[in-house]
Amino acid sequence: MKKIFLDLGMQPLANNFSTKYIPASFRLKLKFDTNSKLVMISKHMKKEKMFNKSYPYRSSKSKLVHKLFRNLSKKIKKKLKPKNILEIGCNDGVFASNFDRKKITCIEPCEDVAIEAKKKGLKVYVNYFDNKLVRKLINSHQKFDLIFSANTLTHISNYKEVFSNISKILDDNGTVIIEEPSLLETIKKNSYDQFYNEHIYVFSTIALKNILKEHKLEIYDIENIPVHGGSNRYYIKKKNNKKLRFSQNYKKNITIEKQYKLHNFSSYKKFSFNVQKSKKNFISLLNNLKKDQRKIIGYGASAKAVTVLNYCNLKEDYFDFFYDTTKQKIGKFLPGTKIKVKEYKQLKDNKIYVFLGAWNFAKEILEKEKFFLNNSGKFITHVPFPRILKKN
Ligand code: JHZ
Repeated sequence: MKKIFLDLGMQPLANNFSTKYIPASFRLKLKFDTNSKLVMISKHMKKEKMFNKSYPYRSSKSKLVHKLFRNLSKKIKKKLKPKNILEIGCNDGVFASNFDRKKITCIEPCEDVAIEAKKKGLKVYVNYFDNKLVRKLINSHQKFDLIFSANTLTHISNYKEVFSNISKILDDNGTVIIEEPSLLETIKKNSYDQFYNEHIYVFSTIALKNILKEHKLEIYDIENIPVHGGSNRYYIKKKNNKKLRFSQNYKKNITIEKQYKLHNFSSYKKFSFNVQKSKKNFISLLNNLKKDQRKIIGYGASAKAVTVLNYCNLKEDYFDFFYDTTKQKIGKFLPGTKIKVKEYKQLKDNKIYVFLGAWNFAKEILEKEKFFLNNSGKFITHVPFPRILKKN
């Protein structure tokens, strides 16, 4: 049975940046499946509407992403020594570029993003990861001893098809590594903005374990990584592969999630209460600043920021503009609002208040904006609760 626990109101497609104002178009609710323990959004958009030629997100925009992928690829080469790698959802090729081009095949459905990966010399199928493509791979006798996917599998609505296909093309001794935002971190940080149209699921280890079982796959190790607001890197194998052993860290993650009762609906009711409280307090914080005639801007026109602003109904009356470094977002409206995204300039005006739309990169951003901070510039965040950041 699926039970609704939170209503995030009317939302737009979170990456639909456009020069025209596009109002919010669908109601976003969150559900918990009492059987699989999976948490998901209630409405699934057509993939062609979300992931197409104009998709703006580029993984290469973050230094942290580069660093984590570089370190992971070193570890993979040393420990797993793969001969034939598949990356599902390679974006602009930040992970895949760390490997010998002959050893890696990529899949990326968003054409313009795929072009950027191809420019790095990578072999890219400009396709969705679906039955048709998997048949093509099987017909060309391709099996992979490493399948990697970061922030992609939870973007595909039919997870049963995804894992069934993965199990078909995975070598019997192979490993699947997937990175996805952690549900535990989402709950702990009250970061409800992890839920938007692209994030159809946010996995707990408990739920992922349950859904993999059907496909004779199992998690054997987990790394908790600091990217995208707190993610998990899951190492998965075929059930019959007895060479790879369950790690202590896998067991620890399951234990902690059980302590937080991620398998119980009551935890999501509590989360829902906390999220509504966060909305109330965030609105009141911005109202107070506006009463004092403060100028507020946003920093990082992330999908998460779009979700927060639409949920809290804090739009162009509150924010003058958003800064972002992504070419594809600049000059466009933040979806569901009339707030323009401007090309990033280093912060100088210490009278403005700056909302961290990319709060997950707070460390990187605060480091970059030392001048602003040292001159009493103020950052605002809503994670884990709405407040003006104090200088350390
Ligand atoms: P960022 C996207 O979510 C979409 P978003 C997607 N669905 C997903 O799963 C995650 O990524 C992984 C900008 N920025 O990464 C760049 C600056 O301007 O949190 C981005 O537009 N200056 C695939 O959109 C945005 O902020 C900076 O210094 O929530 C951050 O978006 C930095 C560091 C970022 O992902």
